[in-house]
Amino acid sequence: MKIAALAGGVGGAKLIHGLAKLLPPEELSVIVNTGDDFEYLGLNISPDLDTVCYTLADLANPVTGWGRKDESWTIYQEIAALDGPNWFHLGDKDLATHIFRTYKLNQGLTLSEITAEFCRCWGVNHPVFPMSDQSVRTVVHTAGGEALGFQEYFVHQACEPVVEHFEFVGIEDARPLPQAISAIKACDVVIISPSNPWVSIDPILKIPGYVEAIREKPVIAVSPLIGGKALKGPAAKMYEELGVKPSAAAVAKHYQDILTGFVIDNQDRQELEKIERWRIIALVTNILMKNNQDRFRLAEEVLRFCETILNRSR
Ligand code: FO1
Repeated sequence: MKIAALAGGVGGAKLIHGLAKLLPPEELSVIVNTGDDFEYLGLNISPDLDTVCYTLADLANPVTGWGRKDESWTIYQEIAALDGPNWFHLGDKDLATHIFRTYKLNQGLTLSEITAEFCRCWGVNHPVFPMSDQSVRTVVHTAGGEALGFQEYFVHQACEPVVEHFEFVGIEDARPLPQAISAIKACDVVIISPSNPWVSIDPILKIPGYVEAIREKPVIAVSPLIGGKALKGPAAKMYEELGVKPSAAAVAKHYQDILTGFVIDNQDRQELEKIERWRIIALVTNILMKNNQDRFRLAEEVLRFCETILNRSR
């Protein structure tokens, strides 16, 4: 069974890791949000792409989920000692990625070419695609009237400002990555991983061309919320601030136009009826991924659910 999976950062990467253990490279392609990308100290940082690739390469920091395992922080500390900015943590190993990515971008290579090259070096065999080779930047507009770059909001201000709306700067001119569209066209099922719908998945879906391609396929999403709380990050807080009660059903509604199936946690069983009323087929299981075993178990269940949905539509 061929899968095209959409992913953001840490939560999404965990499920992708599980799927990659079960599916060969020709049956799993990953399309990653780059709305979180930014420039810091003159370097091009692509946090979600790196999180997905490090996770697939077994290089990721197991505590944070982002950055590298067995990391050292010499350069970060030396920059801080020079009164440089230190709100964004860049470890020495991780810095090599950003320095070399920036160097290659300046040489004229595209982000997708560089990502493919890095994946080869890290032994990542599954295709990992940035959503676009054009720049899209998520801006968080706050109730206080500020327009904050995503990492400024997320890391520097620790998601504290109240969100009013999101803007994806450059989205009208961005084109979906052709290889990503081909992967969607060739797949049996599209999986939306348990990433933040507002700032990890919406930037992908809002690039003209993705929804049109995705609509042709069964789409299955895994909820990033359990019991109204985010597994990680500000998704639940964002729903509240945008006037929507955070719940698995709210996520299903978010994706309602494209969703065939939805995976929710046992804790959210009471939302099943509501979700099924929207003609979305639901799977209720344990979606918490605390360790690698959980990732593989959930991935297995999600793939079985995909088979069931495919069989129903045959
Ligand atoms: N997240 C943090 O909360 N604090 C950091 O200092 C930080 C540094 C960082 C460096 C490289 C990288 O690839 C990711 C990093 N992240 C950090 C995570 C990142 O901000 C978020 O995971 C995503 O942008 C949200 O998906």
